[in-house]
Amino acid sequence: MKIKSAAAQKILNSNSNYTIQVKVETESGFFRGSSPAGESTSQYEVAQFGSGIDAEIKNFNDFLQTLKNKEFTRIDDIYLLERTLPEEFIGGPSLSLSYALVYALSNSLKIEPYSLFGKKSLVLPISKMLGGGVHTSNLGMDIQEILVTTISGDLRESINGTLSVYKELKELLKNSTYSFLGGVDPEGGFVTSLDNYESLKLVRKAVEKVIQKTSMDIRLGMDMAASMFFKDGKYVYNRPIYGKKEVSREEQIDLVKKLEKEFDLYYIEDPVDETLIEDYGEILSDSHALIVGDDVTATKTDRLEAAKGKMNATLVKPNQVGSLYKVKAFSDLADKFGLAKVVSHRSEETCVSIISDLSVGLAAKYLKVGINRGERVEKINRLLELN
Ligand code: 2PG
Ligand code: MG
Repeated sequence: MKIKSAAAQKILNSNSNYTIQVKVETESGFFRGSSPAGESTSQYEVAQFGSGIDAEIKNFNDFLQTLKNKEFTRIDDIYLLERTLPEEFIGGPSLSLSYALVYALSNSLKIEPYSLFGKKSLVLPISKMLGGGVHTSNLGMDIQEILVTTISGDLRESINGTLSVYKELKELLKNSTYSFLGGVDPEGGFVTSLDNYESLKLVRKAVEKVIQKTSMDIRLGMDMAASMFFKDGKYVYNRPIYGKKEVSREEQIDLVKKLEKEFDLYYIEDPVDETLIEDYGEILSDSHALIVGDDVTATKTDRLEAAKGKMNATLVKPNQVGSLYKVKAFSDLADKFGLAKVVSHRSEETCVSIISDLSVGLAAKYLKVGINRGERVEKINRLLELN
């Protein structure tokens, strides 16, 4: 396929912040890509717009002119372009362009986008039930996300199970005395006045009710995003957890182990600060759960090398590195280390559902994505389309 024109403009993301959209024109039409953003970001991820969004879009538009008449025949051509892009564009601009090119290329090759990355694999969703941390402006619980997933079953069963827990939870919340006015956070998790412990208990109750009715294997998980409340060497909770508001590194490790046992947690993401790789290892050594790196690994191969043996799963978030060839290299390294991969949405998304294709093509175990809100459901629906 040959590029006739390419241009960038500012659009809104799902959290009412501006992001970039790149539109590529080929002989068969127009193809769009846009990049998400995170409210809770890692210090290791690339900046989305290093010199500010307006300046970057302006400069990127100048650069996009140079792509006129450029030919792309395989995914490697996109990877090559990414490798030669000026560093200043790595982030929102580069990723949006790559997404647009993936759609244009797969269209010209008459294949589904996922097959540019690998063979078709079964990917199940892991979805947020309750939101907290910065996703609820630090007004709710400290744990950023309480999640549920199924550990087996086909995609449709898995989605039904997750959805049933979400609806059961809503009923429990409606009928309780907790302050709940029906609202959801940016990722579709309900927002309540419950503290950390009460929140886990309530989601567990919803899970148990669904298991009773369906005997599905539904499991609880959490993303603590612990870096967000790690201050001066201590974890500082807004709400007491096991009776404490400030805990040391050692106490946090014990606390996480206790939560895993009490709630039979199957998935534990970022339970400690992103700089403390050793502490992930401490938790892993005594755990039956998936110990998942996100802020700590930041989709960077050097971070994953450093974390080898300290976790058994990692998130894959393309905008943490800003290019698909780096995502592919990260995914390959995760495979080499035998890690479970979880391709993930960001809190501020766009309607582009390419992460669903990526999860399927890269043979991820899960797609972490909300079960509510249009821009998330779109990604679940894309999984349905592919399976
Ligand atoms: C996370 C993500 C997605 P954010 O921490 O895992 O849930 O949130 O995009 O705000 O980093
Ligand atoms: Mg996370």
